[in-house]
Amino acid sequence: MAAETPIAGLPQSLAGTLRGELAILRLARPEKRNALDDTTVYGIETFFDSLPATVRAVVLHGEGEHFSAGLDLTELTIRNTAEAVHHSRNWHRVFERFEFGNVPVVAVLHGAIVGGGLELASACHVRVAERSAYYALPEGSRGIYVGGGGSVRIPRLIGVARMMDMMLTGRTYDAAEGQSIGLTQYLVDDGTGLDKGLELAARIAGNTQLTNYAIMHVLPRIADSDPAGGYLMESLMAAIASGDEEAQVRLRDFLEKRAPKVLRG
Ligand code: 1HE
Repeated sequence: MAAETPIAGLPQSLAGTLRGELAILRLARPEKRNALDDTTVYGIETFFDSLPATVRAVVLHGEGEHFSAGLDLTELTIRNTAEAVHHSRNWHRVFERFEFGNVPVVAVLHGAIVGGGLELASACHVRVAERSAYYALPEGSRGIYVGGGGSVRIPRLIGVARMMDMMLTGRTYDAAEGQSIGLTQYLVDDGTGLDKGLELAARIAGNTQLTNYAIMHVLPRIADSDPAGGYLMESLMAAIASGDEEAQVRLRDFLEKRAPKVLRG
């Protein structure tokens, strides 16, 4: 296993390390259930800004019993309306920084994934849940509204009707339900999520950078566009990707029997 090097300059509520081509970001405020205060949110931005170009994928996870209790509610009581708009816009900027950043992010979820914690997870590219995971959007009962991009991203995963129900009635989904409705792509046993996340991140890191870029940046835009524009963008991206030198090497490797076949499971 590659040696771990700490990433400097992060707040106490975060711990970042480099491990070969991977970087790991841990929400490290378990005494407050990894509630996301301004310092932590800006720290997430610092983490992604400071990643060296050698990093190819990131794993995000949480320390303690829960992934994240969402927005640090103590901060809401001291904001006026204009400040609250800026606060939400900051979350948007920071989450888009990595959603449309340089490298894919795998989120490893366990315990409570609540409010802004679910918004953070939904901005990641792959989600792995441990069986202890459960999901809630308690904004409805707190008299507030999602502000970290949840209205845009969560319906894309589970549909508007399910998100409405979660917010209106306080419904929670457990890990198995979350998996079946599309909140997560992987469901694993408790205590094994980080290993699974690292395994997936290593696979992602083995792709060409251009393909990963296309998957992160082009695929979601095509999915949002009209079909005619989408087909055109897809053709352009396909041509750019297959013309890449690294792609040509990989294609030849397969044709000359040097690359692995696609096998079941
Ligand atoms: C917090 C927060 C928080 C815990 N902000 N301090 N999020 C919520 O509405 C979820 C609120 N939290 C909870 O429901 C529970 O804390 C949990 C189910 C997540 C965990 O329960 P438990 O029993 O393990 O912990 P606890 O005893 O409730 O909390 C431990 C401490 O963390 C305690 O502080 P202490 O000083 O009394 O020890 C809690 O006050 C503190 N804590 N959660 C601040 N969220 C961009 S908009 C997004 C909008 C939202 O995210 S709304 C959803 C907010």
